[in-house]
Amino acid sequence: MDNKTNINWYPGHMAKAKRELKENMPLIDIVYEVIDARMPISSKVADINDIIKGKPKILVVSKYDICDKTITDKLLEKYSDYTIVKCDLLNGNTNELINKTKELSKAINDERQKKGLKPRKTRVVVVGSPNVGKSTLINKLAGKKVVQTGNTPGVTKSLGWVRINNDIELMDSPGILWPKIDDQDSAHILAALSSIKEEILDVEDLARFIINKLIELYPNNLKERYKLYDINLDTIYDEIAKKRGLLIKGGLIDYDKVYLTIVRDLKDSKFGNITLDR
Ligand SMILES: Nc1nc2c(ncn2[C@@H]2O[C@H](COP(=O)(O)OP(=O)(O)OP(=O)(O)O)[C@@H](O)[C@H]2O)c(=O)[nH]1
Ligand SMILES: [Mg+2]
Repeated sequence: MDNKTNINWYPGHMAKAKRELKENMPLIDIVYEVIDARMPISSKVADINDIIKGKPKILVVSKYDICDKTITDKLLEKYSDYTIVKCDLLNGNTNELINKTKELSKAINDERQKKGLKPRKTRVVVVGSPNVGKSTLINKLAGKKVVQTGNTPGVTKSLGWVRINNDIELMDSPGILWPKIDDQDSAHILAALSSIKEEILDVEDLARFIINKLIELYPNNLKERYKLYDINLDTIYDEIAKKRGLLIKGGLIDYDKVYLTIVRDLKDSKFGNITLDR
C-alpha cells in the first residue's frame, strides 16, 4: 500500500486562497463555515479561528439529507458553542440560515448605532474545506448561478458582492480551506467523501477502507447495496464483482473495477444515509 491516501496535500492555490481570505476579513461581518454532515469532525477547517479572528460564525451543516442523523446530531453537540444550521442544500430552503443571520446582523448594527455609526448591510463570506457545498450554498442564497459547483477548485477569483436581501450581502467566491487531518482515519474519511481526484488516490486502499468502515458501522447498508447474504472479508470483493458483472474475459475478476465501483458508490450515496465520523 503506498501513501497516496495520506492526503497531506495542500495545493498552492489553497494557500493563496487562505492568505486572501485573511486579508479580506476586515470587510466581513459574519462567517458561514460549511461542514459535511457525514463527517462533521473530519471536514471541519483547521485553525479557523486564527483566520476569522473572532468574527461571528454560523456553522452550516450541509448534506444533512444524506447523513445518519442520530449520529451526526450527537457529534454536533461538540459544537454547541456555535450557532448551528443543518441544511439540505439541494432540496431544502435557507430560511433558518437567513433568520439566524438577521439576528446576528441586528446585534451588529445595534453595536454600530451605539458608536454613532449608521446601520449597514451585513457582509457574509462562505468558507469550508473542499467539496462540502460552499458553492451550492452561495448559489442557493443568491438565487442564481454565481459560482461553479462540483469538482472545481475554489480559487478566490473575484471579490464581488451578491445581494441576498435588503440586509445581507454575500462575497461571491468561497474561501476554500484545508481541514485538520488528525489521523489516517480522518484522512481516509475525507478522501472517501470528498471529490478528491481519483488520480491522486490509491483506489484499492480507499475501497478497502470503505468496506472495512461499512462492515464496522453499516453492515446492513453494505449487504443491501450488493445483495450479499453475509459478509466475509475474504470473499467480499469477489462477491461484489459477481453481483455487478465486473469480470474480464475468461470470467476473471476485474479488481480495479471493483475498487472503483466501491469508491464511486460511496460518493454517489449508494449506501444510504451514513455518517463516517464517530
Ligand atoms: N445531497 C446533498 N448534496 C449536496 C448538498 N450540498 C452540496 N451537495 C453536493 O456536493 C457536491 C459539492 O458541492 P459544491 O457546492 O461544489 O462544493 P464546494 O464546497 O463548493 O466544493 P469546492 O469548490 O470543490 O471546494 C455537489 O455535487 C453538490 O451537489 C446537500 O446539502 N445535500
Ligand atoms: Mg466550490
